[in-house]
Amino acid sequence: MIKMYWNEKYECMPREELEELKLERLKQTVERVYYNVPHYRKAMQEKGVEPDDIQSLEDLAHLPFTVKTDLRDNYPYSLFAAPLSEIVRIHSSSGTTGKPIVVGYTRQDLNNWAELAARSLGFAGITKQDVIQISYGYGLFTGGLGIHNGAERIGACVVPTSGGNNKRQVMVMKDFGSTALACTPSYALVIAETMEELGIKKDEIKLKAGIFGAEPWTQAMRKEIEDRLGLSAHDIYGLSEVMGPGVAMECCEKNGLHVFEDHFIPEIINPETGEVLPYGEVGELVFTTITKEGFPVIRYRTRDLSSLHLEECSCGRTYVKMSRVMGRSDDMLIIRGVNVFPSQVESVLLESGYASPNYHLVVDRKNNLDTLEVQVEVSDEMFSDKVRGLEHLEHLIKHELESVLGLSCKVTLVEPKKLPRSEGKAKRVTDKRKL
Ligand code: DLL
Repeated sequence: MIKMYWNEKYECMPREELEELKLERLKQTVERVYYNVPHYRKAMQEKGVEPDDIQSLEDLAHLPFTVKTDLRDNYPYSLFAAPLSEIVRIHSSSGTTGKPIVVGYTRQDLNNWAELAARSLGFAGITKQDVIQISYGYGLFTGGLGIHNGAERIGACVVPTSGGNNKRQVMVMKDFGSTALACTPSYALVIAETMEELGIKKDEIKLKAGIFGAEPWTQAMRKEIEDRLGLSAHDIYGLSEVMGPGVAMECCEKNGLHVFEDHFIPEIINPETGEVLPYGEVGELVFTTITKEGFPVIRYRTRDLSSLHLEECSCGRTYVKMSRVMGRSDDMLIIRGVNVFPSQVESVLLESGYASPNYHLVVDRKNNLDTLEVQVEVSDEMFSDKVRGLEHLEHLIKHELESVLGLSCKVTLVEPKKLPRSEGKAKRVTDKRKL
């Protein structure tokens, strides 16, 4: 029998023991940043907190938050808590404005990351028997190399295709017999589309598991990917500032992602007030790393919206679960005072069964009034020359969207395959109001 990669000691640790471990590691991290990183020392002093004040996990709430601008202000290396000579890898995340965020890893950090990425792949049932095609970008982005090191640790056969060159992706998948695919969910659909264009049926490929993340996606999108690629799709979460892929991972239950609490402490806060919210409530996800040496972060505000749930899981893991990310607080569009998330649009389109999962939102302001245009790519079957059929479809989608969003919008149907595709994270919104 093939052994699963499964670190039972930590993944199934009794809660009490896990809380003790978290506290011990938190104390060490707070000491480390206080004495090694001027930014954290200053921020703690401003709040009147010293390392010795951290005596319980509740004391975490006394520590200052860290936000993205703190990272930018300390560009490139000023938040490192280890000398550069101890740093063996740099990653960086670009963001939309200004300088990128630079993250450094010590050898031990890379070791831990490979362990967590391996555990994550274990959640999806990947073993050394698998051939895993890694179509996340390799390079400064953490997706490619992060999953790569985890897959090698498991002993799976790694096919490092990186993103792009869709036809080659499909050829490799078929000819090399890939059994697992790791990429963004939107790119998984691009691969499915390319396969269909090339006339390759899903029973001609061997995929059985998908490890998809790096962008928000919905249950409806999961179903679409699973149907078209014939695999079981798992959600993987992570961010460069905290580590990369492998901060949290979905198990076989597929109703939330277990956070690797032996390495990260998650909190949910009210994004307006900063107050810590109880289990079950939706708010902004905040992470404190408790084993990182190169680039530890204290109460890093992710801007991702989620909720935490502590309940027994049939997989046996004792880690708390975070709900799938429903969007970023900075992705949330406020259109005529109504909060709109791109994921709501995605759900409506996919559940309607008429449209493809490719869509783009264009927000503008005309005569002081916000406007929303939803460009929707229709599926091949729907795109007939029967104009009346299309008009009817436009009407149906508009009606459905307006009732879910609570906002009037314009729907523009677009021919199949006309909206731009991405090999990494999909870009779903153009907000002309900010331009
Ligand atoms: O996206 C790391 C990653 C690579 C995760 C591969 C999973 C797979 P960044 O480029 O720093 O790092 O972007 C982090 O992406 O704050 C979320 O907004 C979003 N994100 C990541 N995973 C998910 C997910 C990588 N599973 C930002 N669901 C995060 C929703 C996700 N959003």
